[in-house]
Amino acid sequence: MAMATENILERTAGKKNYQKLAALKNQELIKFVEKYASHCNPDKVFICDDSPADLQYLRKKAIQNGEEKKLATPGHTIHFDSEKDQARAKGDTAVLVPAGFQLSEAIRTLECEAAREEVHEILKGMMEGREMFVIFGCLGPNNSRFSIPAVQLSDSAYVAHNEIMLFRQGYQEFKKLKDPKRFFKFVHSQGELENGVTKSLDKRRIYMDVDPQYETVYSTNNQYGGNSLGFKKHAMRLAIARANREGSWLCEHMFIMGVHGPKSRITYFSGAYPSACGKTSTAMVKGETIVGDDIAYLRVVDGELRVVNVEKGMFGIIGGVNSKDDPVIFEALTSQGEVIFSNVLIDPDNQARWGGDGRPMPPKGLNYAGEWTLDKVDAEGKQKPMSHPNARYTIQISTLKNRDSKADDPAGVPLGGVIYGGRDSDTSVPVQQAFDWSHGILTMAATLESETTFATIGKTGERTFNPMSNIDFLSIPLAEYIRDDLKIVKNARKPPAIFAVNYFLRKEGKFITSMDDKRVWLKWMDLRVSGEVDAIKTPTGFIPKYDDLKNLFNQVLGAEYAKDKYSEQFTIRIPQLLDKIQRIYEVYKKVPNAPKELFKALEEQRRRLEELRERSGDYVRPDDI
Ligand code: SPV
Ligand code: MN
Repeated sequence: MAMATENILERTAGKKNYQKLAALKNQELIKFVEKYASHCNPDKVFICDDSPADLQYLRKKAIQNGEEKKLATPGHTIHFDSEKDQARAKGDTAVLVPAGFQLSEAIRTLECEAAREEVHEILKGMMEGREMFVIFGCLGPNNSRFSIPAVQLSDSAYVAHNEIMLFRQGYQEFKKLKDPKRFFKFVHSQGELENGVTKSLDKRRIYMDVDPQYETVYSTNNQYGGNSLGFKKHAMRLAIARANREGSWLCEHMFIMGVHGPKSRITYFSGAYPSACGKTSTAMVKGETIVGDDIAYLRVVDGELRVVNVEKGMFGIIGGVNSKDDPVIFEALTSQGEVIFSNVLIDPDNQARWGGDGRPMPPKGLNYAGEWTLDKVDAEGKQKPMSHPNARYTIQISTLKNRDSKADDPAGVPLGGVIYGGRDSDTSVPVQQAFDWSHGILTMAATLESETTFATIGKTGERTFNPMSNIDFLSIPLAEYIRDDLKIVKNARKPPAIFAVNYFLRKEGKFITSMDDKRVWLKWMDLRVSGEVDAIKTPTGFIPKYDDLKNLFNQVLGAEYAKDKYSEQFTIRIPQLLDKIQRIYEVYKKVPNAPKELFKALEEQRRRLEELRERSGDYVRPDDI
C-alpha cells in the first residue's frame, strides 16, 4: 500500500518534486498530500521547499495561469475575484461539529460526517487539468514555541502567492516537528473558471473541521482571500479550538504594536477592533511601530503574557489609503516591490488605482466589473466606484518603515495592554481603562459592539454584537471563549491592563474627536501601564485627567486641548451606558452556559451608574464625578 501511495505522488509530482516531500520524512504529511492528489486528481503536483527558486516559481505561475496580471510598477500584480466572491462568504462557511453539539447562535455549524461527505463529493476530480501547489507555512515566527506548522494544498497560484507573502515559510519547520502528526491542513480549489473567476459559486463551501483528528479546512469554488487562504482566517478557527483544548494560550483577532514612551521605553499593545473601526490605522499610527495587524497568539511565558504576530504580511483594505492618512502604506503601495492588488482599477498607464487614493481620478480603466469610465453611474445616478469597497492589497511587513524591531522575535513581545475598539456614536468615552483584567474582559471585550453604516448623518447606526471582535471566527461556544480569555492570566505575575477606545463619538452628526487623537490615547495608555499618571475612577473604568491629556496633546500633536472639549468627550453618558448593559444582558441571557461573572460584572456596573446618576444626573462631566 505504501508503495502504491508513493508511486501516485511520484508520478504527478515528478521525481525531483517528490523528493522534496519525501525528505520531510513525515508519513502523516505524505498520506495527506497523496490523499488529495488522488481525490482531486490534478495533472501536476508542485512541492514548494521555500527555496528562492520555488518561491519564484509560484509568482511566475500566478502570471502564466492568468490569475494575476503584471502592472507597470515592477513587482506589482493585480488579481480579480468574481463579483459575488469579494468578501467572506458567511452563508457558505461552517464549523463542523458532532451531531447534537451546539456553538453560539451567530456561528453556523454543520454535522461533521455529512459535511465531510458533501465537500469531498465537490472536491472529487476538481483539480483535473490543473497543477496542485503544496505550500508549507509557519503560523507565527520561525523557531518559536508559539508557532503552528501548516500545509496548504491549492490549485490556485494566486492563493499560493498570497500565502508565501502573508506567512512565514514552513518547509524547514516540518523537519523539526516534535509530534509529526500535529500540523494544520488546508485543501482549496478555485473550481471551474469563467473569464478567470470562479463560476459555480453555488458550490462554494468553506468547512472548518476542527476535530483534533482532522484539523483540516476544506474550501471550494472561491478565490477571495478571506475564503481561500487557509493560513489566515481558516487557521484561526482551528487555532481557537486547539487553544481551547490546551488551555494555556489564545488565538485572537488582534493587531500588535509598540507604543514608544519616555526614555526609549516601548510598551506593546494588542488590539481587537471589528472591521472598519480603525484597527489597521491604529497599528500603523505615526510615531509608533507595528508587529502585526490582524491575528495574534498569546501565551504566558515565565509569568509574563507574551504575544506573536501569526502573519508576516498584511491583507489590508485599500479603500481610503492615501498619502495623507496612511503615508507608510501608501508609499509601500506606490513604490517598486512585491504587492498583490485585488479588485482595484487598472488605469490607462497600467497602474493600480482605488477609491479614496487621494489622486485625480483617471478618465477610464478596467476593474472587476469590466470597463470603467469616469462618467459611469449606477441606477441611482451615483458615480461608480473605481474599486470594490473590500478591494485589498497584500504586502509584507518587512517592507514597511515602521516595522517593529521585534516583529519576528520567536519569543514574541511582552503585552503591556490590550485594547478593545468599538464604534459607537453616543455611548462610550474615547478611551478608558478597566479596573482589572476580569472587568476588562467582561465589560469591554465580551460586550463589544459596532455600528454599521449611518443611513443619515446624525442618526445612530445599527449596532452589531461582536465580542472580542471575533464573532465571525469562533469555533467554540462563546461562553467557553470568554472563560478562556478570563483565565489566560492566571499564571501571569502582572496581567496586562485592558483599555476600551471609541474613535466615533458624535454630536449633532459631527465627530467630536479627530483621526489623530488616537495617537494621544495610545501615549496615555503607555503612561498608565507604567503607572506614571493618575486617572479618574468612573463607573465604567478609569478615564484620563485633563492635565495629562493637555500635556500629551501638546507633546504629541503640538496642539491645544481645550478643557471644554475634554469635558464633552469624557462625559459619562449614563442613559446610553445603561441601555447598552440592557442590550448585552439580553444577548447573554440566550447564550448557553454564559459565565455567571459576566452577569455579576454587568449588574455591578449598572449599580455604579445608577448611583452616579442619583448624585449627578444623566450626563456627568469628569469634574463632577
Ligand atoms: C477581516 O475581514 O477581518 C480580514 C480580512 O482581516 S479576511 O481575510 O477576509 O478575514
Ligand atoms: Mn481580520
